[in-house]
Amino acid sequence: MEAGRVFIENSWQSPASGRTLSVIDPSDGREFARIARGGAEDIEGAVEAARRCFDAGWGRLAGFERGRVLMKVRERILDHAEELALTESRDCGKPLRQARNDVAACARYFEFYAGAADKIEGRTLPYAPEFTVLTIREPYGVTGHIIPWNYPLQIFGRSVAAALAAGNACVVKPSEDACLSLLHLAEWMAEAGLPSGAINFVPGLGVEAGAALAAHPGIDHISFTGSPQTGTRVAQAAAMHHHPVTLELGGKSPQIVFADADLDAAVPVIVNAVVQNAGQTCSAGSRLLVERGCYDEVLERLGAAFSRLRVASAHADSDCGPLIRRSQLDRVRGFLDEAERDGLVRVAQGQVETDAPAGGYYQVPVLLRDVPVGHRLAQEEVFGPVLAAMAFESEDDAVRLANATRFGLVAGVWTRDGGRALRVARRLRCGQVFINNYGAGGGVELPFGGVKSSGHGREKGIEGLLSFTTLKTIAIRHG
Ligand code: TXE
Repeated sequence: MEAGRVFIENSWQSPASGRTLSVIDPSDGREFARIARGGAEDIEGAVEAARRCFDAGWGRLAGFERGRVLMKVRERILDHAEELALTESRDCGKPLRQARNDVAACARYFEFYAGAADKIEGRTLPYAPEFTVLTIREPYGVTGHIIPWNYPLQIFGRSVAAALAAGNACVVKPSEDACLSLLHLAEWMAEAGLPSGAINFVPGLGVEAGAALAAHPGIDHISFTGSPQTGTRVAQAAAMHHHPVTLELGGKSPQIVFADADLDAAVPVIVNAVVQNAGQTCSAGSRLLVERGCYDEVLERLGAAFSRLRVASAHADSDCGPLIRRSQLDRVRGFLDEAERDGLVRVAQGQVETDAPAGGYYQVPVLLRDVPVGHRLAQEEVFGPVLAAMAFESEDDAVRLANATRFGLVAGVWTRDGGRALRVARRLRCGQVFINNYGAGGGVELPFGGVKSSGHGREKGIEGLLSFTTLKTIAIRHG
């Protein structure tokens, strides 16, 4: 990787601005690298390069040939797994074992979509007897990918591996807050045999490079993962050219615990679902709805678990690392100050290790109880290790509370009653429901995405692949 450069047509180039941005280590608040400050001109170059690649035949290559290249990308990722994990861990501030998991997941996306590249099928449709009608799926052409900082490798993998497998050429705008792992990948992807222009990286600020990519008339599709506010801007920009958009905008996902649940199984999973990546996870289980009959017991058990949680530098590989940046820490503290002002009860909290470097953005995990459903802590995405608990009285009440936010991404249901589990799952307004588990370990194969303000479109699984294709109907009249 060449620091401070953009990667276009398989080569490192100086950004048009000639400027760079500082990369801060969230564990100590100090600069440790610099990246390019790419902007509109670089995006222009990257989109043109991707178009040339697409027109030169990448999208017309046999699916199995694209798949073989993607499989080689997977091998390169695994060859460099530890190096990538160390980079991701430091850049994002995530504990090393979580970063290792992210590397493995990124490799799995390339493996999964490599294998699927030659299985993109159409259908034949019943129509008038003198016709044979068929559908074929084609790549869009040039796809734009705006990646956030919380899971750069995983979100890159789920979006870009699928787009490439479908035959698109990609322009990636990674996050200015954490993107070093992706810049490392650039060269290895070229070495794996991706043709020049199939993958282009333009790091830079969201308002510059990101906005330029979203508004570019030369892209055919854009996928975005980030905040609802920025998602609106991206969708507005894309609408000017009628480009399709996939939006994944986070959530306020509920964990619903019925009194008959296996609490020994549920409690550690509930803790992990809000503490993993310091709560900076789109699918974090950040609301806890517990049936009145076991509310006190669940809070007692969770309280004990929260008090044991330790926060430390990414490298220390503790329960929780720092938050990504100073403004994210301020945002989380703002929510907690509000909770305190409004008299919400703090059941328990974790502890920052005494040897955590000064200047890091550390936030202890916090468990709050009796949070009213209308309170901001029960409505808005905190994106920090904060769990808001409330009691419910009945199955209907649980469903009402679970659906009572503007988000709808993921939900967890904990019960030993199979009928109730499925009844509740069917009534929840969200994109994924986990019964007696949460997250299913990432689930590369499992379609993922939201409803309401959590966004629209699906990534992961075969649906994720199909969402990077457009459908053509061919009607043949043969008499
Ligand atoms: O997000 P942004 P931020 C949520 C989470 C967090 C909040 C703010 O609640 O606290 O968003 O985080 C690029 N045009 N999530 O400010 O701005 C930007 O460069 C085009 C949830 O970091 O949405 C980065 O690459 N692009 C989430 C990406 O958008 C623009 C993950 C995300 O940044 C742009 C991250 C613009 N005008 C935050 N402005 C999830 N769903 O997992 C910024 N960007």
